[in-house]
Amino acid sequence: MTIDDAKDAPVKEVILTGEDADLTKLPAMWTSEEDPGPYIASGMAVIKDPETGTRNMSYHRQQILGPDRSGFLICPRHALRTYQKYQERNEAMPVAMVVGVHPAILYAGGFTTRYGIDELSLAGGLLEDPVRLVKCETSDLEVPADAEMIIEGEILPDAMTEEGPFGEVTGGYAEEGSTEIFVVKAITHRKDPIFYGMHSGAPMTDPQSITGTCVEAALFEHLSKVEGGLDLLDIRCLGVSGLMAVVIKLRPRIAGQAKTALLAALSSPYLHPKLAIAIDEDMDASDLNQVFWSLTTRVHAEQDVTKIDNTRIWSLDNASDIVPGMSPMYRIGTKVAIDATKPWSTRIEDKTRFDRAMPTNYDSVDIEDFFT
Ligand SMILES: Cc1cc2nc3c(=O)[nH]c(=O)nc-3n(C[C@H](O)[C@H](O)[C@H](O)COP(=O)(O)O)c2cc1C
Ligand SMILES: [Mn+2]
Repeated sequence: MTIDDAKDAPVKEVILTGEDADLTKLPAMWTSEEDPGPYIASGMAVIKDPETGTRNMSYHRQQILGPDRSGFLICPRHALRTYQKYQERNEAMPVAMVVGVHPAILYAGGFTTRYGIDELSLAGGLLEDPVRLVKCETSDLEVPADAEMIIEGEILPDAMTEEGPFGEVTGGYAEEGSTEIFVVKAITHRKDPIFYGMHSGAPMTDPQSITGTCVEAALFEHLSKVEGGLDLLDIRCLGVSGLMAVVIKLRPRIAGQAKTALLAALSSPYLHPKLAIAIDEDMDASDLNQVFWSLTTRVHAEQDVTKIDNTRIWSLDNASDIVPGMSPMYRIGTKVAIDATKPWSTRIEDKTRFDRAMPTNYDSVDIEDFFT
């Protein structure tokens, strides 16, 4: 919902243009030891497809390079596809960076689904109310009117800059490389704005929570279609694994179903998971003690561990290979599925072989006590 009068938009209380729109005046943080300087990590880029006009919103870290410019890292997802359309026209891509908004908008910004879905309308769904939008000063983009700050600018079509290394959500460094260049045109903000100085780094920081929740939601949706619907009980994307491991708790209805679920989890809207673990209905997916107990007592590696080589891997997984001739954003490697549910045969015979040996005063024992 776009509001007509910019006076009703708190984010327009202060409007800075020209030399006053100065990135070096923002309290951007230097977050990990080997980073080359301060970054803005909390900014979400609102952009529009030049052909269809559809909006997209996604996070892009910005290494501050000077008063009017920053790096702008674009992983190969929607924003890159849109940017390539501007490049084909040899035009700069108008961008509005949104800094400091309602958490529903933060989660929507981390969500990925089909190309062409507007994340700001997803945020409206989460809020059960349309996000109030207002037009930018220097482009025809619309941005959240109640944001703390908007940094308006554009991404140059034909220029790159050196960037990184940057301490990332994996807990390691994103390798030094080159990124696109963002040029500032205006900054608008509230009076006394709160700058969201996000530490996007080693677990646990905000991005593990934002992206992890989004991975869980996307996987839930994705797995709900597998085999006409699985008896899914819980899904956890583990922040401590740098978002690269997921735990799927399910009640398999038939032999082989846990493995099917794992394969789907390793080939889903998000590239992050490279390790997927299935656990049974009696385990707590949020308790790593129980996940590890399942991994040893219920896993026969020859039958239950599956490696899938030469698959696409998430950009930030330094353990996987960079595709020859490409930037570190493009990787290939091995994914691993571990079925730590009880073997199917034991559901029919051999009943106690894979059970927890619960103490006889069963009723008074909490599952948590069993593992501590
Ligand atoms: C805090 C945070 C920082 C992020 N930084 C970047 C980044 O610098 N570059 C990037 O391409 N993706 C980054 N991401 C991931 C994307 O924003 C996220 O995957 C988003 O869903 C992609 O949107 P899209 O599918 O519309 O392209 C970050 C995510 C979070 C939560
Ligand atoms: Mn998108």
